[in-house]
Amino acid sequence: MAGCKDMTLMEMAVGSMLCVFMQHQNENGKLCSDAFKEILAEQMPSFNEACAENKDEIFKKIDVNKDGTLDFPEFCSLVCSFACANHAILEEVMKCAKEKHGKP
Ligand SMILES: [Ca+2]
Repeated sequence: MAGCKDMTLMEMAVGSMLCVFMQHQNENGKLCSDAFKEILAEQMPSFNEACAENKDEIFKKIDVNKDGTLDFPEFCSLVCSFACANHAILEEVMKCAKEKHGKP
């Protein structure tokens, strides 16, 4: 894998997901329900507001192996689902960022 200075946008995006996950993981390298809720509040505030009453249901849904925790692939499935569900909105946000800063 490339060094930090040579990372592409996609590598940085995946690295950012892993970084957030690792900041909240427990000693077994997994997220408990409270850590999951902290990430939603800190990192995905618009999603957090939209699913205010359903966080426990969402946690259960993405906990595919039903062990009561989220591993990194389970966590990634949530983030990718969020990106897919909000594709049009994210596209507009990136367009605004490009106009403002000259690049996405
Ligand atoms: Ca799990």
